[in-house]
Amino acid sequence: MPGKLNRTVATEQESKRWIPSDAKTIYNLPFNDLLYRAQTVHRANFDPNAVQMSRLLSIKTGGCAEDCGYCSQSAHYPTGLKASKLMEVERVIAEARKAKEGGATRYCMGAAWRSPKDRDMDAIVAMVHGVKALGMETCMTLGMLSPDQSAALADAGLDYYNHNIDTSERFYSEIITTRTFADRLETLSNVRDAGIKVCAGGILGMGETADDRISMLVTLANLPSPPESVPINMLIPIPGSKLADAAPVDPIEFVRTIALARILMPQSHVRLSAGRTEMTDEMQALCFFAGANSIFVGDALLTADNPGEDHDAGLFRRLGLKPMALEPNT
Ligand code: SAM
Ligand code: DTB
Ligand code: SF4
Repeated sequence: MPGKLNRTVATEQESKRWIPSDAKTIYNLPFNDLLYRAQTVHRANFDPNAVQMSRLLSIKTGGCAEDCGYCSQSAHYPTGLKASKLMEVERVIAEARKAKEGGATRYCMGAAWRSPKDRDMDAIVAMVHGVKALGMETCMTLGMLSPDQSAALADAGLDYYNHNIDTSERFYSEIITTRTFADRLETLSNVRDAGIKVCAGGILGMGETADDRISMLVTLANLPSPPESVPINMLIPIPGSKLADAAPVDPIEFVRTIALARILMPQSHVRLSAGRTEMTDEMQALCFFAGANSIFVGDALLTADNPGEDHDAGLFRRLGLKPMALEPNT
């Protein structure tokens, strides 16, 4: 096997630019070889039995101007979701406190916006301060950000910004037409330049090909610095949305994608993200073996269901997994 494909040491990640054909070779390895290799990379960089736990809250739901074909919150599709205004700061902090008691160490606040309005920034900053004061990591996902908005969030002390590229550049316009792939990359660059840690990933099961999945991961791995956090979502089909009837992704292909993410981005937290309610425990176990080491906890995502504490506690017990401790300087 060429040396280039054999990289497992984290420090090599910085200089590496991945070539799609190399990534494809890895993706298509015999399954056992792929998983062995992903697990080897995983063990060189992380405690293999520790899983980071994040909790989501929708701080502004529905009525979104964007036309993302997968989303319950787009105003372009009759999904039946009731739109609401930005949540009160005190309520957000109270919900974060409950999430901390439930074991989450990172609180992710999501808004159904194309981008935040200036009039909303004071409340957003107050939410970051309030959640950080609980001793939790903060993450926000508010749509596109300008350099000034990114700087304001960095000044507030925001730890992570989530902004997914969702799929390959080629397939992007099949899923979203109200913004471009380049717009997405520009926000990621603004966030990175402001000094905020980046959370960026995508969705599987939207009708994309394996090449699209590989291309998406190569784009992420080849960013000037790879994202610290890489959420891999399995499409939750939303009745009324453009992708309501998309064919489900093959679970083995899903696990292959997780393994490739782990190999291309050895130091990143790979999150087994939306769609866990439709995965068997065995499929999730394979994803953890392939290098996933982060999940959303609690019974809700933004608008959709998530397995909930009791189920996850049982799964962690059966698999001998434990929550990942927070880094000391948070
Ligand atoms: N409006 C912001 C944005 O688009 O960046 C933040 C919220 S948006 C709901 C965050 C991410 O959730 C999307 O980029 C997408 O990857 C994921 N997501 C949304 N709906 C989903 C669904 N039905 N199934 C799986 N993932 C989904
Ligand atoms: C991400 O990649 N997945 C999360 C988070 N980032 C914001 C959102 C999943 C949303 C699932 C559908 C819903 O709850 O509406
Ligand atoms: Fe709006 Fe985000 Fe949903 Fe797209 S994914 S419709 S931007 S809330």
